[in-house]
Amino acid sequence: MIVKQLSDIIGSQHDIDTPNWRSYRLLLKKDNLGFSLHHTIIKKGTETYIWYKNHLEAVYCIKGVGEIEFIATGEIFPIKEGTLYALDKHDEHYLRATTDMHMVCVFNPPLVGDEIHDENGVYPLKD
Ligand code: 9YT
Repeated sequence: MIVKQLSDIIGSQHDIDTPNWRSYRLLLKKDNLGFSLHHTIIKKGTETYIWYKNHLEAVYCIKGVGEIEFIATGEIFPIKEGTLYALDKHDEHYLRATTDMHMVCVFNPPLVGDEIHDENGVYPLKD
């Protein structure tokens, strides 16, 4: 069994802070669960282009308000506490935060820990 506290992650190498989001990487590839689990804060007022070509991601909002735009269709869905979206087709999207948005994110395959988006909004596959 694995038990962790958010306080163990904050300030560690698995606390990844970028201009648009901060991601506390709670479970990673090395934990051998087949997925990674993150608590991510999307920063108020930001717009982020994301295209996870190499990963599937499910995202559950636990706090805050914003929206997601699916680029293929132009559809825009509001996000608030209780909203789930899953990128089951590697969907290219924009994520916009009206307030700080706290999201619980699951990635398959799992992230190693230190990934940040490249210039194409993609995480590389890492061992
Ligand atoms: C929701 C989302 O994709 N945010 C970008 C950061 C990512 N979730 C992460 O690395 O935790």
